[in-house]
Amino acid sequence: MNTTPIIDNNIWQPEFECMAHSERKALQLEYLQGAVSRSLRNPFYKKAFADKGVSVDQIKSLDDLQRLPLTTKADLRDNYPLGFMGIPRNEVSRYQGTSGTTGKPTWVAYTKNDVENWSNLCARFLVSGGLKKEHTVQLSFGFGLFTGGFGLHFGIEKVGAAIIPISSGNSDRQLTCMHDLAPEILICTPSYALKLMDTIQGGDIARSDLRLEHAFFGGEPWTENMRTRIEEGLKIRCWNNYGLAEVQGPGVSGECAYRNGMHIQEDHFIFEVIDPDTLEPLPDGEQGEIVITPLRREGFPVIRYRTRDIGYIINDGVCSCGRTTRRMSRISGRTDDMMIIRGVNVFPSQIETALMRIDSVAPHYMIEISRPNAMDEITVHIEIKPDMFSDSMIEMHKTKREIGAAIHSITGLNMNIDLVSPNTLKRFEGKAKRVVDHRNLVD
Ligand code: DLL
Repeated sequence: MNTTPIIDNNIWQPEFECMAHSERKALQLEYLQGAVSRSLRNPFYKKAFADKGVSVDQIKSLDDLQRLPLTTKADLRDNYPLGFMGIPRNEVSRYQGTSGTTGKPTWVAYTKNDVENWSNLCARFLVSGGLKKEHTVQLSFGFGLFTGGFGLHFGIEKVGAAIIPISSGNSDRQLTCMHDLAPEILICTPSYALKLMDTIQGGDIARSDLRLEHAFFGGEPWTENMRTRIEEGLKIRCWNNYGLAEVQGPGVSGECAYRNGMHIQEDHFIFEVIDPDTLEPLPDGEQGEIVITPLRREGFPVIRYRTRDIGYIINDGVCSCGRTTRRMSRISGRTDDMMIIRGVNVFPSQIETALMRIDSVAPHYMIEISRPNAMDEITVHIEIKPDMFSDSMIEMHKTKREIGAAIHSITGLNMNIDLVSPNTLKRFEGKAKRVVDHRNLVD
């Protein structure tokens, strides 16, 4: 465990973040009973609870959570658009959404209390990762239905720092803004940070003319090796934060000054990890699908929501920052992003980890899967750093072999390696989509 703080250690709501375990457990139980009662306004849960033969008065300990039904994205879709709403329409203060792969969004509703809680939870991770009142923040998440923009906006406002709500896109304007208004802090997805890095490298504004020091990244999976690349490339330090619209949006967990995993806001969310196949609970430290029950949510009270995110819980006592909450690992992938290649399970993050170990590789890649002759084939298209790109076939062949071996050592698979010229692969303004699976088009 890291015991040296990287920045000043500050805590937004120590009365909740540092509370004794026993006290937090009692609070969780009280809130869980409330969450279950609210969920029962919804016909889906009424039926699901009846099917399981459970009623609210049987929730006597936190272990009773296991008796409650799980909720999936498919359940939300089947009850589209607002079957999971926990309140009458006139109590809704805000709607947000998340764009699904099927085209139809998932709508989520918030009451005034939900928005207030959400703002404080965003303030918690922002302060824990170094935001101070004196700072200016360039907020480059899309403002709109995506929870990143407005969620973070109100969190920053709580802390009292200055916000530049520039939203995402238009990298040249982002850089002009970064230069002229001199923010110390950037907030966006890690893949948009990569795009901004390119824009700085190819543009007229030098890095030395920017005040930028620090960033908060979230909204998509990224690896520790990618963090190193971005920190070196942008000459900043960056912090990871996690959340999803179905249980709130950003502010579910985030890293502190010690960066030992992301502190879970356990007075607002109960986390479980389950085996996605058997649905059996897994102990802390074991990797599986994260299941979240929001405890205070009024507008959209889901119970045991299956996030499809793969990670594990870190429970090694009190972190050096003083917070008593358990923490979560990085997300290593999503159950629906897992690629099954010739029977082997592979996550894009494993490929990213291998690629970022190799010095000549730029942090831009695409993964393409096909099935010629009934055999799965995977091709990784990789950009090489401009100063390392060579006309020498021998040099490039050597690099290909090195990359192939690094990927094989992590995944156990041989993949086709396609080295492409610098600045040729797609860049992303929001969440990256780096996997193209042609097999879906045929099957
Ligand atoms: O992405 C909420 C958010 C916005 C979190 C900004 C952090 C910062 P959704 O659009 O509902 O909400 O997407 C949620 O994004 O289930 C994960 O798969 C992924 N995700 C979010 N944060 C992280 C992260 C927002 N730090 C989905 N690491 C989640 C890995 C993340 N994946």
